Amino acid sequence: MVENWGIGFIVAQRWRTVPAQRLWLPAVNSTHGTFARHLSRGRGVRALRAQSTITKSNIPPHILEKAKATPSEKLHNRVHHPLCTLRKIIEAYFENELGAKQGRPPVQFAKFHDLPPIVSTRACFDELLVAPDHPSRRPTDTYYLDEATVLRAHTTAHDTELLRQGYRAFLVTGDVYRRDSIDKKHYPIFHQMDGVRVFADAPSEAWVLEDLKETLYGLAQYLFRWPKNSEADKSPRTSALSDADAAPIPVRWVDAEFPFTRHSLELEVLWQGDWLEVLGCGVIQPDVLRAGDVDPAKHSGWAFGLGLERLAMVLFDVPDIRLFWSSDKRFIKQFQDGVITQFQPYSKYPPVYKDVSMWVKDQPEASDGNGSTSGRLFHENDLCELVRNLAGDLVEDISRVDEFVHPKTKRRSICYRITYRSPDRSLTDEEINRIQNQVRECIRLEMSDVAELR
Ligand code: FA5
Ligand code: MG
Repeated sequence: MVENWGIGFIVAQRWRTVPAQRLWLPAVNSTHGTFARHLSRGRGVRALRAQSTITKSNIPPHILEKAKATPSEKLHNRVHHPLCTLRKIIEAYFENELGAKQGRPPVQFAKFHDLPPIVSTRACFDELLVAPDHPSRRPTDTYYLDEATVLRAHTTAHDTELLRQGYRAFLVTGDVYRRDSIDKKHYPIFHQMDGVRVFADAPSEAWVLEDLKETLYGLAQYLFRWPKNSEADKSPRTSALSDADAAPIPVRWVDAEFPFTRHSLELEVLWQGDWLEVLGCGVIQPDVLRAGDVDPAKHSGWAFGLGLERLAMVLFDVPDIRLFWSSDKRFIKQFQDGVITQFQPYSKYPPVYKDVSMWVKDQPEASDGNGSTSGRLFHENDLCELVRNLAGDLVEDISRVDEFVHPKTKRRSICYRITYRSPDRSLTDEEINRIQNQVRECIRLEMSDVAELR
């Protein structure tokens, strides 16, 4: 199966099972591209309801606690933190470089970085034309407080409200939340920045698309040529971007599908031999403009959304996404406001591997004579969250290492390898055995309807 994130440096690193899960699936490298395309076609804004009925919140306390942290505690607002530095560098590009580069007076982009992450399903999905039965709405993928309220799964959740408030050019940065698999590049909380620009003179979509591509091409050059490891001159006017002699960083545009944009694209940057997905973007759908009280007959605009960790891991050389959450001084002390520093690893503690095998339920059972089905199915994200809840940041990776179908019962057996490793210290056998026993016990108690330990 192909990993459906479409992220250059993650794709096909190992065999993974991430079933249909994102609303914003790229058309390429995805088994779900057709599905996404189908969903994104011609839907008006309606009060849509999620397919699954949400009876109780699926948010673990430690995730809710992070969501409720004050704005100044959020990583993207902590001075000296790499995510904060990156946010400011991108904002500076939009503040100064953009206007100058395009031979126009600088455009004022309003900046938001403290909007609360608890949003309505209307803002996160409905107004963005995400179909009611789309996989991304499922509680296996999204954190629900209740049926109508979620932890934002993307910063795009603020776009229509900010349009309604009258903003026509803005950047929104925030922490976003997704239930997901576990490895060095995935964490249930990460950070995104959305950018939106609406033009009042209703230029053609072709013109808007060109402006979008030019803007984001410029951003990629600006970021990837930012001087490293020095207290560089932070003035954007003298940044590497204006150095006409420097060879451009190779980028490519890849067709994508997002319900809320047309002519959607992802930008990939060639970085140390790998194509790295940096962002998704497109021309805003007229119905999304309408939801933002903007008349699409008189306006058109573009939007993009980028992942700060993905960029920061590459630019700052951070090998493990958990490190961004580290309070270890050996991590924090390495970074300085406004400077892109190459991270120097301070330790490599040994991993501890534990395997767990189980029979899983992945076919619905007929529950009555009418052929209707009942009950949930096994989902890898549920297992990952169970382990994350018990092991916290000590879990580094969960991979499927073996799988077979019993010839007679047709039941499927899966073996997962859990890698425990702390970025900051050595682990003892006792503590890992204790955690692993708890993991097994919780699978037995909480997943008995979908998994049976072997
Ligand atoms: C979105 O979230 C869209 N809202 C982006 C968008 C906005 C498109 C506006 C068009 C208009 P996607 O799921 O691909 O799309 O995520 C956008 C970016 O977030 C990705 O390119 C990647 O950089 C980052 N990202 C996505 N998933 C993860 C993850 N699990 N961990 C870290 N970064 C991620
Ligand atoms: Mg994507």
